[in-house]
Parts: sequence; structure tokens; C-alpha cells
Amino acid sequence: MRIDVVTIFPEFFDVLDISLLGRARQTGILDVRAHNLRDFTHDRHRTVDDTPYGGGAGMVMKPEPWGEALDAVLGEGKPGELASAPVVIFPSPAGTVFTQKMARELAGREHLVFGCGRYEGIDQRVFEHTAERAEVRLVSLGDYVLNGGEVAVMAMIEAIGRLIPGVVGNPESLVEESHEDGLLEYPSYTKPATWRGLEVPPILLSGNHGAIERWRHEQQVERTRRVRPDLLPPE
Ligand code: JQB
Repeated sequence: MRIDVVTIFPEFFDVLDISLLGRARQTGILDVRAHNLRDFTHDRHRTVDDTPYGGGAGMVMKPEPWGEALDAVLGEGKPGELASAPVVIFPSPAGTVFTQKMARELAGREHLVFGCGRYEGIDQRVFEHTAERAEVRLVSLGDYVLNGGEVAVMAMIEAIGRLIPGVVGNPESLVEESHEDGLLEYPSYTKPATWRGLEVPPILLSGNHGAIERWRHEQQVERTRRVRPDLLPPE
């Protein structure tokens, strides 16, 4: 999978070299490249923002650098190959909420482009114009306000990247975890069996794999009912 990120903070994405995705990047399964939006400006000050039409607080990102940056990354791709159309994702507090289901869909695509806004966001025409050349999605990490798209994109790349075959060592760990079955995960324990007076639930030491599986499922359902009842089907 090819991932291009357009941002005014490309160094922010250097941290991907030391994350879980590092191995996949070395083997070529995942090719992530960060591009500096300011490289697509033409003025001495490498200006990417301007005051909003209609007034109001803050600044808005100018459309021209975005147009040129997206021309460049959408033009690259893999020529001649039957790769699926690129998806361009703009993180935005006004987007649809990012979910595990969305991560799974995006993990099946060949080319993702992330556009990281800053300030009060990007000129609306950038979304309209890009939608004529690619599949565009406005996606929100959750219902809180960040200062820009970079942190959201980092989270999305991690969630998507680990679903690409060969990125996470054990494919079973992908299906057993939170959200893949619509429930929160069960509590986990390791050695020692007693720690600071706290015992591991005896069932986990019983060797009865059927009973352990049932206990874990009960824990998942109980935990989900307690903290995330919105994830359960209505009574
Ligand atoms: C600028 C962002 C998020 C991208 C995600 C999430 O856009 C704004 N509007 C009002 C106030 C502040 C901003 C700042 N901002 C680009 C940008 C915020 C994403 C963002 C996000 N994904 N919250 N905020 N869940």
C-alpha cells in the first residue's frame, strides 16, 4: 500500500519509522511518504493561509498549494497497474467518525492520500475539486477538537496499517481484539499468578479451554454493557 501525507509538518511523521509499522515499511508492504505543503507555494514566505471570506476568527488554508500538492501525489501512483482509484482523506471535525469498519475498508485500497489541515481548516473548493479526480472522504477521529489533522492521520495510519496482511505478526490477534466482533476486549493477565496480593482469576489456570472461552465472552459482554452500551444491539 502507498500512503502519501500532505502536511506543513512532515517531520511529525518521522515517528512512523520507530512504530509497529517500521518492519512493514522496510519490506515494502507499506510505503508512507510525507510531503511538505509549503513546497507547493511560490511566494518568498511560503504562505499557506489567508483570512476567511465573510470574516471571522483565525485563518483558512489557501486552495492553490493544495491543488498543486494533490496534482503531484495523485499523478504519482503506479502507472499501468490496475490499482484501485486513490482515496483522499481529509481529517476534519466535520467528517464522519473513523471506525474499525472504515479502517478495514481502507486497508484494502492500493493508494491512500491524507491531507492534513491546520488553522481553521482548508478552503472548501479543495474538497470539491479533488472529488472530481479521486474518492474524497472527510473523516473525524472523534468528537473533540484538535489543532490540525496530523494527530488524527497518525492514528488512522496505525489502525489501517496493522490490518494489511504481513504487518502484524499473528493474524489471529487481529480478530480476537476489541471491536472486530463488536464487543470490547476481555481482561488479560500474565505471570505471576499472585501479584501484590491480587490473584489471576482461577478459571484462567484451570486448563479448561471451553470454560475459559465462555468466561472471556461473558467478560466482554459485561464490560461492553457497563461502559459502551451503545455498541450492543437494542434489547
Ligand atoms: C484544522 C482541525 C481536526 C483537522 C479530526 C478531530 O478545523 C477546525 N475547526 C475548528 C476549530 C479548529 C480546527 C482545527 N483543525 C484542521 C483540522 C481539526 C482535523 C480534528 C479532528 N480528524 N477533531 N479535530 N476529531
